[in-house]
Amino acid sequence: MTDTRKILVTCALPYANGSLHLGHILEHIQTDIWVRFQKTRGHQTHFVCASDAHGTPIMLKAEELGLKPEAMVDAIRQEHIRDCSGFLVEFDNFHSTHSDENKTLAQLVYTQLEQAGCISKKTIEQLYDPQKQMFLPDRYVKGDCPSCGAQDQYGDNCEVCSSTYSPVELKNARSTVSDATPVLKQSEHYFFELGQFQSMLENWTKSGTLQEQMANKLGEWFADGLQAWDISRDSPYFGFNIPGTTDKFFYVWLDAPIGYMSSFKNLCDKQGINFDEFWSVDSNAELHHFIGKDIINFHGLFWPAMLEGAGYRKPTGVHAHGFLTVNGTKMSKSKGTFVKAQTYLEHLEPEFLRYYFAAKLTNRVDDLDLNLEDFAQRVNSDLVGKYVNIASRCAGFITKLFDGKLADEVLNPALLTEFENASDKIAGLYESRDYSKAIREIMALADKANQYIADEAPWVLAKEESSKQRAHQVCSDALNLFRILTIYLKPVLPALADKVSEFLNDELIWANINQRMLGHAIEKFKPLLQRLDIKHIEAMVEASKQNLAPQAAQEDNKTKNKATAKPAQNAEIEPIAAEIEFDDFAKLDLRIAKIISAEHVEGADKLLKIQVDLGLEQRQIFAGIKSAYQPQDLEGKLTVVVANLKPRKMRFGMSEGMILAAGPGGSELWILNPEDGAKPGMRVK
Ligand code: NOT
Ligand code: ZN
Repeated sequence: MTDTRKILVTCALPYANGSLHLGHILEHIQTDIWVRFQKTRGHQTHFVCASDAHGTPIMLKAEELGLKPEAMVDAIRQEHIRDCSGFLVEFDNFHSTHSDENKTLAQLVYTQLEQAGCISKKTIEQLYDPQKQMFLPDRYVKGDCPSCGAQDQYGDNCEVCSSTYSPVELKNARSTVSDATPVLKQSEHYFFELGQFQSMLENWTKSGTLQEQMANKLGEWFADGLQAWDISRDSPYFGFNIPGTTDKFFYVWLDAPIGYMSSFKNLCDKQGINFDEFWSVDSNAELHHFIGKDIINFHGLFWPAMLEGAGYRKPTGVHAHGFLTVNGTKMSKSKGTFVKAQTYLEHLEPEFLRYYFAAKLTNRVDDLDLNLEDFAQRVNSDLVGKYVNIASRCAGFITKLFDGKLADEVLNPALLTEFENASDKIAGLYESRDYSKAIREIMALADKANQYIADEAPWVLAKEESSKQRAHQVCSDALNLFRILTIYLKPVLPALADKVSEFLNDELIWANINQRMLGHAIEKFKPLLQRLDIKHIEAMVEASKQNLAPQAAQEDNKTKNKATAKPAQNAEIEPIAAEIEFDDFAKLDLRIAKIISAEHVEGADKLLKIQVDLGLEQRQIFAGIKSAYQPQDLEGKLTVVVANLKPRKMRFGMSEGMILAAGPGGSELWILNPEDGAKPGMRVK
C-alpha cells in the first residue's frame, strides 16, 4: 500500500430550500464510496458537506413559509443530514454556509482578493421590482420573448425558440414575486476580475484536475475571454455583508465554495486537525470536489481563481458526474419517478441503490439511468443470487457439521490467490472512480466462487463420511472467498459488510486481504439480504405521485387520521412525549410476526426470549412481558413487531426487533394480536 495520504473530500452543498431527491443521492453515494474506499485503505480522509444557505430563492421561500431563513435552513439541514445517513452516507461534518466560520472565511478571502487587486466596482442597470423593492434575478422576471413573441418566458432565455437575451429585452415583463412591472434601476456592483487568471486556468484545467470532457467544455469560456464576475447583490438578500458596506451582500456562489473550507474549519476545531496543512498554498494534502456537471464553471473557473488570488492551494481534482434519469427520461413528478430520498428509504434498502449506482458509475460525465426493472433484476441477480449465495450455500455445513469452525488448510490455494491478487486492480478502479468496472471485476470473481462450489458440490460430499473432510474444506475456501469479496464491496455496502464482519468474526480490513481464515470460528449464518421485491418499487413510484397531492388535501388527511384516543381510567398517565414529525413515524416498519417459541430467560425477571417468524426471516426478540404471559401461551400467536429496529445487544443476547404490547402493566399487558387473515411479514397499516 502507498504511504498515508491526507485527503479532503467534498460533495456539492445542497440548497437548504427543498428535500433531497435521488439525483442528489447519486452524488452523495458516489462521493461516499470514494471516501470509504480511501478510509479502508488507511488514508487520512475527511469528508465534509454543508447546507448552501444563502440567496434570493432561500430568502423568498422562507418568507413564503412565514419562517426566518435561519430557521428554515436549520430545519432543512437536519432533514438533509437524516436523508444522507439513511443512505449510509457518512460525513465527517455537515455544516452550514450561514455559519460564523463561513462569514469569517468569506470576508477574509474577499479581503485577500481585494488586496491582491482582483476586485473592481461598476455601476450596472438591472430590473427592479418597485413593489417588493428588490432587484430581480433573471428567473424572477417573465414576459414575452423578444425574438418569437412566445408568452410567459423567463428573463434569460426562451423555451420556445431557444434564443437568449437579457431580461430588459423581454416584452410585457412582470415580476413573478409581486406581478408588478419591473423598472430599470442602477446600482453599484462588485466584481471579481476573473480575466486576470485566464492563463493560469487554461493550464490548470488541462493538467488532469478535470475530466477531459469538462476541460473541453470550459474551453468555450476561454475562447470568449473570461469576463469579470459579479459577486455582489443588493439588499434585501440573505447572505453576508461585503466588508465595509451595509447594503451589499456576497452573491451566494461566492460564499458557497468557501463553505467547503468553513465546514472543514469547523471540523478541525472540533477534532484538532491542522486546517493550514490542507489549505495553505504549499499543502501536500489532496483536495477533491465531487459535483454535478452543471456547476463545472464554478468549480473549474471561479473557485480555483479565488483560491489562487487569495493565496490558498487549488483543488487536486474536480470530479463531475452526469444527471440521473429514471427509466430513460428526466425524473418526472407526474410519472412518480421524481423520487425523494425519504420516499425511497420508506420502501427500499439503501444498499440496493448504492450497489446499482456503483454498478453503473464511471469516471466520465455521462448521464446515469436508473431503470427500475433493471435495478430490481441487477440487485437480485448480483447481490442475492451471486454474492450472498456463496455464504448461504456453505455456512450451514460449517455450523451443523463442523462445529462452526473453518478448516485448518486451504484446498484450492490458487483460487484464493487469484482473489487476493485482484486487490490492486480493484483498488485502482475505485481510486479512478471507475466503480462500474470495479463491480464487474468483483462479480466475475463471485461467479468463479459459485462455479467452484457447484463443481465441488459440498452438499454431496457432506453425505459420505469419506468425503466429509473435503466438504469442510470446500465450504471453508468458499467463505474465505466470500470474505475477500466483502472487503472489496465494503465501500459500496457498508452495512452489509458489518453484518458479514459479525458473521465471520473478522474485521474485513483491506490491508489484511491475504490473512486467510484457517481453523477460525464463525458465527451462525443469518440471512444477510432479502430479494428486492418489485412491489416495493411500485409502491415507491405510487407514493412519489402522492407526494404531489395539493398541500390542502394532505392537511385535510392529517386531521382526519388523527387518533382520538381516550386515556385509560385508572392507569397512571405519563405526559405525552415530544412531538415527532410524520416522517419519523413513517420510518417505523411494523410487521405481523408469528411467535414460534418463547422461553424464560435465566436471571431476568421481566424478559421472555421470543423467536418470531417475520415471513421472510426469523428473529430473536427479548420482550418485557413475562408478568403477563406464560411462554407456552404465546406460541403460535400473531403479534405486531417493529421490524426495522436496529438490533440491540442486551445482557442476555441480541434483540432484533420490538414486540408491541399495551396495557397498564403487571398481568394486564396485551400483546397486539392481529385478526385472522394476517400473515407473517405483512406490513401493518
Ligand atoms: N448549492 C449548489 C447547487 O447547485 C452547490 C453549491 C456547491 C458549493 O446545489 N459550491 N461551489 N462552488
Ligand atoms: Zn422565443
